[in-house]
Amino acid sequence: MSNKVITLERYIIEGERSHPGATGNFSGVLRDLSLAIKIIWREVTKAGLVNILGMAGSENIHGESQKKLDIFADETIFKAMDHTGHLAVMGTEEHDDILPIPDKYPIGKYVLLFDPLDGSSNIEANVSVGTIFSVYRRISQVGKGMLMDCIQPGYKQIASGYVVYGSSTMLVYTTGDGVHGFTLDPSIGEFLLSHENIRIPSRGKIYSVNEGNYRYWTDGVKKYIKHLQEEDAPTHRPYSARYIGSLVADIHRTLLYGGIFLYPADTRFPDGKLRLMYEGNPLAMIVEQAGGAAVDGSRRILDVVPTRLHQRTPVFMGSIDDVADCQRFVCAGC
Ligand code: AHM
Ligand code: MG
Repeated sequence: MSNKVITLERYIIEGERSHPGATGNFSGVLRDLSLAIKIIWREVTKAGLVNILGMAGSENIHGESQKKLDIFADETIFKAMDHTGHLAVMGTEEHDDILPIPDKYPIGKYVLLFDPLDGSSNIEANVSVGTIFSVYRRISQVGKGMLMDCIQPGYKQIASGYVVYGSSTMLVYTTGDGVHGFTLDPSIGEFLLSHENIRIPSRGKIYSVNEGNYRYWTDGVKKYIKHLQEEDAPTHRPYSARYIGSLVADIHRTLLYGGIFLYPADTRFPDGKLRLMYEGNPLAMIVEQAGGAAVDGSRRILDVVPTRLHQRTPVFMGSIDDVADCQRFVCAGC
């Protein structure tokens, strides 16, 4: 815990000063995003008070019902970012296609992908939800950004992060120089540095998976989970099971306490359930930057070359030793 009071704003500026030649555009992206996040936080925390809960009557491209707050969060981020001149294009989990910058606004050199409100099926039970984001440099040369800018492999991300709207609201991000966490002080409306340089323990004592899907798993995944439930003192087994069902909250806990989170491919979701561009890549970058590992069962998630904006991926991420153990079981049949 830092003993100085440092705002997110100042931390971003100082970070940029340490990179000679930085233009300020990139810190602008993070600053604008943090404003959108505060607006979403305001709505999420009063969700029970105003009549904003309930279905909006539409479905997203995955055929899932959208809650009103999903739509609100999606629009809030878009509107906070579209006119800034920093971005070339955006993509969000809630839209089938890329979101171009409107004609009236200048075009920038960065690409923003986001999952505006992950885990929104949990809102009515007052369970933590989150926002996940990912920033790339555009690769197209001129004009508005294109699909090719939005489907770059995860190792090309220049920043990623998430916000967990929980008992306190935290923003955790990386620009490839460690992982830093900021806690929102609601009384002053500022994110304050609370967790500088987060490091994930190399081994944990917790596994996190939707065990209700057991019958759909491969034998490798079944054997791995059984292995974690057996007794073995040197490796802390049996592990405890924790599954919130809200990805950001499950990853946040994994980052701080160690262990493993998995959402494997199964007979219902042969490519996995989670989305590579909106969930897998940004969280893989965070976990790796904190000293952990993130794989899809056979390779680093960050090395996957995407072909589709809404591509899904199996996810195994967390403490480096736990992910290595998991790989041995899961990859047995690879
Ligand atoms: P969402 O982006 O539509 O909210 O869905 C993703 C969520 C994750 O937050 C969570 O890890 C997962 O879906 C839970 O899935 P399941 O209910 O199948 O366990
Ligand atoms: Mg999601």
